[in-house]
Amino acid sequence: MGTALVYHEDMTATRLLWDDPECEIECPERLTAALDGLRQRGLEERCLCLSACEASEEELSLVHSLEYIALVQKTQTLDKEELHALSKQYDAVYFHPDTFHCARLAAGAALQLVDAVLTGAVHNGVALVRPPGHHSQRAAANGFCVFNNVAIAAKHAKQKYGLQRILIVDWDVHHGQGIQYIFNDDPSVLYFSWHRYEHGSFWPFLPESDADAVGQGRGQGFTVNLPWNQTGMGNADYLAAFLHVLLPLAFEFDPELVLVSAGFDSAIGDPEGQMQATPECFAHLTQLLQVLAGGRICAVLEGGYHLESLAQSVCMMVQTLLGDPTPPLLGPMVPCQSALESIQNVWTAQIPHWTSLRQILSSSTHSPEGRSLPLLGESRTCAVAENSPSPLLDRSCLRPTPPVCTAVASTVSGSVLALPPGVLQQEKSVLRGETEAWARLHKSRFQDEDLATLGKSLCLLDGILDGQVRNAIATTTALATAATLDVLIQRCLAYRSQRVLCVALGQLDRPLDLADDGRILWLNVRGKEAAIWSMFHFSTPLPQTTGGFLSFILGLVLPLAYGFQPDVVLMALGPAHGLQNAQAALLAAMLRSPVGGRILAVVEEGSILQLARTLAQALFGETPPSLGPFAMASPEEIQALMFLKTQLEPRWKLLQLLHRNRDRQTLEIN
Ligand code: X5A
Ligand code: ZN
Repeated sequence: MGTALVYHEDMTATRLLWDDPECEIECPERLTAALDGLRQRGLEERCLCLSACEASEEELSLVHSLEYIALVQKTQTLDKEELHALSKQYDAVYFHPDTFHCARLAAGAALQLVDAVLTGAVHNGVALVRPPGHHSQRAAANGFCVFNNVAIAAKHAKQKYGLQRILIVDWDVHHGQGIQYIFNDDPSVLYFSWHRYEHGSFWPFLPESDADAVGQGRGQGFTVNLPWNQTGMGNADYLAAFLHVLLPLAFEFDPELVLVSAGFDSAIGDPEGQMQATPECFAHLTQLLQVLAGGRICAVLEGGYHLESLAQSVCMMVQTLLGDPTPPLLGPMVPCQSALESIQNVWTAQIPHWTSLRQILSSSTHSPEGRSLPLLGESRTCAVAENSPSPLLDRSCLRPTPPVCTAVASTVSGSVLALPPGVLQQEKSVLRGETEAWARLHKSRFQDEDLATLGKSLCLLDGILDGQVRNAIATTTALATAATLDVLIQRCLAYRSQRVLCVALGQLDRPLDLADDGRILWLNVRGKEAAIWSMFHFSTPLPQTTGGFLSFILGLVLPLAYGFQPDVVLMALGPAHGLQNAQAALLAAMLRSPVGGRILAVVEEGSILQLARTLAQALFGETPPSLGPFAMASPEEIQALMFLKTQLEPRWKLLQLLHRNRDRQTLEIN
């Protein structure tokens, strides 16, 4: 199993034959730049390379009319003047004698990719194609697009494999109105698109690109438009869109396949998009999607006109599809006001159609500030730790793929744990004397038999911080979990970690001397009520419903983790943690993104072998098992979550959901 790369050199044949400043950016070099990038980074040879074949007329007619297909076929025999004349009948289109061949290869490549993924030949894959597809319509070329590659692939997946739920994520900077029209009344295809809109003044200038276009008939709610009304959207804005809009809906929809209209004109440097998101962002977007649909992701190239930016972004996506850890995201994790407004507009339009949105908005209307949980003490902020480049991160950047992927330190043997292939059993330990010195800090909490695993755990932590090991699991005896976590925290700090995120599940008390200087973000998940000690130390109950648990991860944990940008995550499952295996796996799998995979999970040995195994699989990169059917969060769960979000929002801007209306606030104050 691996990643497919579908391509054919012939797709570089089509090119603009006359002067047209609007169309000249869609050039053959786009494909060669992307492919060269993959070759230079050794990514092409890691993929299963498939040579694209032309789609048949029957396959094209899944989406397009026979008259239109015949018309495009005819362009093969036209001369330059006739091609130019025909091109002018469409908006932002050029034809070339090779257009028909290329466009059939492009659609065919998307179909082959879907076949490779749905037959199980590969996990996921990418098709590098020209011409792009998402603007093309049943009987019209549009915006450089001739046949709608992704829409044809979706119809094919429905028809040939009987799929009932397909998610299309269109992260191209233009609105894929072609896809929207084709599936407008179809509830089996959830179409999400963000796009430069500027209140309708950006191409293709359509009112139906706005947030209030949600689909029609039975398809209502299955078109999700997120129009950007300003340029300059960056990593934080794209992340906020995924965490607060796309992913909640996607989990509720529960797709069987994810198709990505992978345009990279939404990346920095692109002349069309004028956005700011860096290529690394696409690694994160890709990894966030990997928890859906059993990891069945098919990405098909759409736009992307800045050759260097395009090549880098494609590499980031392919690298992530191959399972490499995500690189750190740069820049302050603060979404801009305009982005928050856009997100709010989507919520307003979609709320009738999605329970996952309703559960949150219903509670944010009655003021969570009214609840009287005390805000204990003010956080001492530490200017040194905040946003300073971490020497640890620099080091592991030089070695992006650690030699050891996932390792387990345990007295329980690997065969008893039934670890997935590729997960290593850790034998090496730090020196006995060193282990004892650390253990002495917690004399009463460590038994002699704990020392062997503690020594191995410390060794694994060093490996993670050194970039030798990507992530790991350490088992402990029940009594030693809290002490182990404490030792690991201290060792991170001794190792000059700048920021450590601790997710402590169950009855694990906050270590008495836990630093509150911004270096440790301590989130305890336990008990019945949320509590806040500082902007860096707090606790929240474990939601019991699927809806509540998803809101907890997407609405709280990931925004905090992305805002904090930790060097390493320590995830400890202590006594009475109450987490189901699927919940633990999803939490671990999703926490990988903001920390580049560097997670050390501490679990109690004994009763929970299955848990250790499921966690190992998730850390190793396997898609976590389903949480089960979507069930709305309980009022208590939402209240606790909203309380935390409201209190923490001033420091952690990615938590912010609703843009604060300045005028209204002023009114309230007066
Ligand atoms: C696929 C794509 C853009 C067309 C822009 C026309 N098309 N101004 O990015
Ligand atoms: Zn585009």
